[in-house]
Amino acid sequence: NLLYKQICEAQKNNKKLLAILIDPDKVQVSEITFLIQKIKQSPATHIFVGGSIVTNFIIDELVLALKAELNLPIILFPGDPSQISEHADAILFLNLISGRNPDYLIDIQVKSVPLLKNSKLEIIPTGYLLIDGGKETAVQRVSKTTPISNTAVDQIVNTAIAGMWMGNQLIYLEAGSGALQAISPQIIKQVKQELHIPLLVGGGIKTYKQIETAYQNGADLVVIGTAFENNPHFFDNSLC
Ligand code: 1GP
Repeated sequence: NLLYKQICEAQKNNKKLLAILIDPDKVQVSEITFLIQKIKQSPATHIFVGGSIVTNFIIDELVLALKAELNLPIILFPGDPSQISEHADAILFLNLISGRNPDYLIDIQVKSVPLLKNSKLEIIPTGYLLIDGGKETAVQRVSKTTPISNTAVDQIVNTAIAGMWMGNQLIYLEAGSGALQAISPQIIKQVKQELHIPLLVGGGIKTYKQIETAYQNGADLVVIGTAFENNPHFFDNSLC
């Protein structure tokens, strides 16, 4: 579990991590070279690959192209087992613990076992919490779960603690891709105070300032998807 150890090490040393999320359904194979060039110029420490709905079957091709050119760990962030690629380095083995849909609490995980059993992918158990980000996002639609209200801070904190006690090695606070409101600093702070495992934060983060605020309040790793998708120059002139 090399990659997980590295994330924990970074957390211990207060070195903040940044993942660029590439959603295979939103990129064209023809633009991968350009995206790779932009990722190289960014402060990204990790690449996440995945999405709620992926229909174009380019996962393997995409991961191989990223792997060939980038010296960054590639971690799968799959919406379902069809998004597993043996060419990646690790997989977030997600438990959608904010929801009450057994399909995303255990069924999909069981279905992925035949694909993962003999795989070399590092499996990182991740407690995944969907928090209301001001609009219905794909995760909510696809998982058929209700996000936790962003004002129900106790419920969020208790869910994160339960996720940790159940053995998850990471907690991921998710506002949903393209969320109107990112996870608030107060939520990040209060969850972080209770955790001794690394905290990931993503969904609706659009500016450097928001990235910085998330770090200051306790995010160990921030995930950026839409902002980079919409503007691959997002990290140009980055001071990080
Ligand atoms: C979504 O947390 C990620 O699963 C990233 O969200 O696309 O809004 O950056 P954005």
